[in-house]
Amino acid sequence: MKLSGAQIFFECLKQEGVEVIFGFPGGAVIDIYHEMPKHDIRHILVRHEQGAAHMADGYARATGRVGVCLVTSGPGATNTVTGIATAYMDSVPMVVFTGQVPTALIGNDAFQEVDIVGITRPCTKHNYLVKDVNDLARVIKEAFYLARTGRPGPVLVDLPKDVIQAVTEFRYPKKVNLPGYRPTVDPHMGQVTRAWNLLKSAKRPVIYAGGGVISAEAGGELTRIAEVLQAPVTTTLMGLGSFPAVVRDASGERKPHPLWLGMLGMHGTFRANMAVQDADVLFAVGARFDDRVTGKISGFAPNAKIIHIDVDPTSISKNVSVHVPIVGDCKKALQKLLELAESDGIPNVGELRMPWLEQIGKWRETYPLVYKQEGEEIKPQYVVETIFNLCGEDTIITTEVGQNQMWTAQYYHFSRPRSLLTSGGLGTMGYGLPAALGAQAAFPDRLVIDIAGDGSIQMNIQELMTAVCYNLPVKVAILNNRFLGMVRQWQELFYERNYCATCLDESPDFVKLAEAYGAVGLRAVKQSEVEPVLREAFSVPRPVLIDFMVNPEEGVYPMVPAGKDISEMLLV
Ligand SMILES: Cc1ncc(C[n+]2csc(CCOP(=O)(O)OP(=O)(O)O)c2C)c(N)n1
Repeated sequence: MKLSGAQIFFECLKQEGVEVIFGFPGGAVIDIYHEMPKHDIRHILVRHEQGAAHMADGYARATGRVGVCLVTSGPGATNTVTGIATAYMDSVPMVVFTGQVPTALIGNDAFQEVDIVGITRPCTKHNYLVKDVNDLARVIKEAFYLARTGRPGPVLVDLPKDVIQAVTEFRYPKKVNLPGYRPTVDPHMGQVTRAWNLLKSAKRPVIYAGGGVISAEAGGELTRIAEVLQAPVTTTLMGLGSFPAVVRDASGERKPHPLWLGMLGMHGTFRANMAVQDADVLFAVGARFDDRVTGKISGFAPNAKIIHIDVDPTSISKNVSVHVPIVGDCKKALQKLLELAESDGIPNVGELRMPWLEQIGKWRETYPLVYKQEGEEIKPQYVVETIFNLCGEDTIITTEVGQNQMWTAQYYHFSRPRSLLTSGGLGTMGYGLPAALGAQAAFPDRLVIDIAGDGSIQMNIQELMTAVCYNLPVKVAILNNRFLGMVRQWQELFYERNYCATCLDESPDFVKLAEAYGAVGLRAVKQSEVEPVLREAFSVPRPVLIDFMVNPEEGVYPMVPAGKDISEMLLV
């Protein structure tokens, strides 16, 4: 069957099971848009291409499937770069289609020409410029395969206009043929056995889980191994939800999981950081020893033998030397470990762990996560806590970047994988709202909330229009402290309170702005208004923005100053 490039594009997407594309048209992709109405695929027209990339990313993180976006050449393509880099840093499977000028004009400084393949080489897992329509189907097949296998990541496919218009015989390849690309999925049994022996004899083990556990769908295995070992668990920001922070008792009441330490690192809990520093075996699963986690590397887990499972061999011993490396899929490796645990077992594990878990209990009591409620002033932590208390496990939370993100990590107790979508690696302000829309497009019936800062929300606030247009009833909770709060906190602590360029007193009236977009705008100025306003927002089946006027002085604690050991926390 002879088809045009544009038709092939849709046939391939159909074969890959794509149900939604986030996009924005332009001259270079107009042929694809011309073809679109003939196909049964949902297209969400965004208001800015950065939004399209983050929406595809949010869709991918919430579902575990590949997110797809489509933009035009030149500025359309460059506008996606922050979204691509965000997905790359957090290993999110995504395929980004960009339009390109006709092949004959490439390199001629043609109108809206940009070398997007060159620009995105350092922030994509792989990228392609398709020069011949006969390659198109194969390239799309490979792009989806690369995005979702091994360490997942974004793949870009650049589509010159003449390639989209050209016609050829269509055949979708059944298999990919990429001889240089063979991710190791099955872990080496010898290494798994070494890991088990180390874990079995550990006196003070700590499990440190990252986003890799979530991408590998290995949350269940992680929880089981922690229970078998009776080992406390901490996670990175990206790993939140891979282990249940809270569990429900017989009466349905939520209680903290006894093995849960909270997040570790720069804004980790006192007990998580102290436990890691005192551990004799640190079991890292799908985590990459990011500097926000390790603090000063030479002082990180100084007494521990380190086991590290990762699907990406290049991340092993990259930042911290590892004693037992296990290259492979986290789920498979943990399954193998569980098999060993079942046949071998640890006698009297409860007794064995008693002193260690008691020590952790003491750390928990000495410095729990707390904040001081003063009068009717709204504390941002209180807003996050109230959102948590009103929401079930089904809720999806996204965040922006800054204090709002860290308070969410600390005070919202994630218990399911894929329930927190946040830009961990790149730290992208403006991520939360579009990511929420991507998740809401995937799950129309779930409650999706973006917990935002007044600075970050202004970076992609135009996507409120997309929310209204497509009736994606996301809720945006702005913790409005009239500052770029996290930068202000650094200025306060380390830069002599020189609050240069962080004051946001001149901001729009967010309630009116929401209304101007056709959304619902609400505001709370007193603590007693927080819960009623949230209940109202959750009861409205429309996009709602809530402006919480919070105390601007509030800081995120604990905090490990940059370059210090993670046990050297400021606890104020
Ligand atoms: C695109 C982008 N620009 C700048 C930064 C640096 N940065 C990190 S946190 C932050 C402040 C965020 O302020 P706001 O969104 O108001 O959130 P708050 O910290 O007050 O919760 C800034 C500017 C960033 N992370 N991303």
